[in-house]
Amino acid sequence: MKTISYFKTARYMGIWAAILSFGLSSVALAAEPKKADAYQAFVKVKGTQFEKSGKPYYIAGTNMWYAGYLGAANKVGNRARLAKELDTLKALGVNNLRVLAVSEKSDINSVVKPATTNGFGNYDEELLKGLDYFMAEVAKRDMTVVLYLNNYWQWSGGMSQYMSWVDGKPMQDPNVTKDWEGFMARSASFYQSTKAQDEYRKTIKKIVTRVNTVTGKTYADDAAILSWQLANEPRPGNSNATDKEKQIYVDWINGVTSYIKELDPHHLVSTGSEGLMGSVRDEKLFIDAHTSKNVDYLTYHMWIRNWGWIDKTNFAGTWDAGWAKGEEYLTSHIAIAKKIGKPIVLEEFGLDRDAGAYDIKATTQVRDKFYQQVFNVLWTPMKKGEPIAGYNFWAWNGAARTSRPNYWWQEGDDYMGDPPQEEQGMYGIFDSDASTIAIIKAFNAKIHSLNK
Ligand code: IFL
Repeated sequence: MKTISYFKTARYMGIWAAILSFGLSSVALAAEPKKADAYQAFVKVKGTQFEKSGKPYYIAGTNMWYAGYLGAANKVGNRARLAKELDTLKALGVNNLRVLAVSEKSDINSVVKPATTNGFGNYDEELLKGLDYFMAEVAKRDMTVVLYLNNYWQWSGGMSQYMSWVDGKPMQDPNVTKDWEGFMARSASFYQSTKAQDEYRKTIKKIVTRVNTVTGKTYADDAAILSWQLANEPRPGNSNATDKEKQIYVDWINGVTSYIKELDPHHLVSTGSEGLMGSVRDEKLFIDAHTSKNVDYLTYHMWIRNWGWIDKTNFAGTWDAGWAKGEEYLTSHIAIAKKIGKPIVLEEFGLDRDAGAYDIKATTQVRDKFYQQVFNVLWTPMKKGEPIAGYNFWAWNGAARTSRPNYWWQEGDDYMGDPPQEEQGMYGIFDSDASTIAIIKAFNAKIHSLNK
């Protein structure tokens, strides 16, 4: 009897336990989908591809570093222009924008003004609200954004300006000194400065945990962000970077990417590297910089003229050899991504207008041919499902115009894709560049055929 009742009790207890556990698990089930849904629209890595809301997500993008500036409500911004640019880009099939999140105030000429950060911890709230506004406009159009959090180059202050704040030495403008090697070494000293790293992390935290004043959403919870990016074109040092400097650079990448993941485990994180040309042509270094589990995908940039592979004053005579190098650069990085087993994005490339002119009226025959050839090279592996996850051309000038006879940006001028360190009109695509735009639009349509 005793035994029976024990079993009976146990049976009843089992039933109750089952009911209780069913109850609990249905509570959990009710809570689960909510949690999953919250991040469902985030871009994720699946194998060597991106995925968004359960579908492939190849990016057809542009660079628009100044987009957050346009969002400001004060005289720095231009919200009407921002809306127009985003609508135009959307109509061209652009689904991703690569944008500068923060800039550092510097007095040199080739730096954008004003800046988000006016000194350690001293932020311009109006500009940050501009970024908020921009993010809200992007979400409305179902586009995504890569936000970069620093710059190796001078045009937004960047690492060199951090170092000036650390040691009080004035920032040098390499456009004036022509000492690019010295400038690069100075930028790279940023990785070793405890004070600079501490302040950089504070800024990262400020942005990642910021509550958007327009949407009310924390940036860490915003599905419109595709990736946090450490910096624009970080390099280990100048062209003589030592093994020690290379290791410091890799350690820096590993440390900061893991810090970002602690703050925000749901977004992708990327480096902003140019690839081999930003890695002192050292494939091992490029691989080491992208193997950490906290680096979700590889990036690379291709600058066929900046790197002297082609001469803008002699396009005809230098094209064949220059393009051969460019093509090899494009495909070899996809092979590296395959080796590592992560997606790769060609997130910058560009070429001058014909004869190297800056004038908006100059033709763009060689540039058009270049864009078409780049797209052809990307399309073959893309349609086969190889690791190339998309592209961002450099850059969208859109409706911006300059009236400066020397093409150099001055405070108060329109912001355009060509940053203040370069002549305005050098590489950017204006909304009047019909032939280039047609090529971009056609390629974007092909890309979208994969996003199903
Ligand atoms: O404007 C330059 C930018 O700093 C960059 N890469 C190359 C661009 C054109 O020279 O990130």
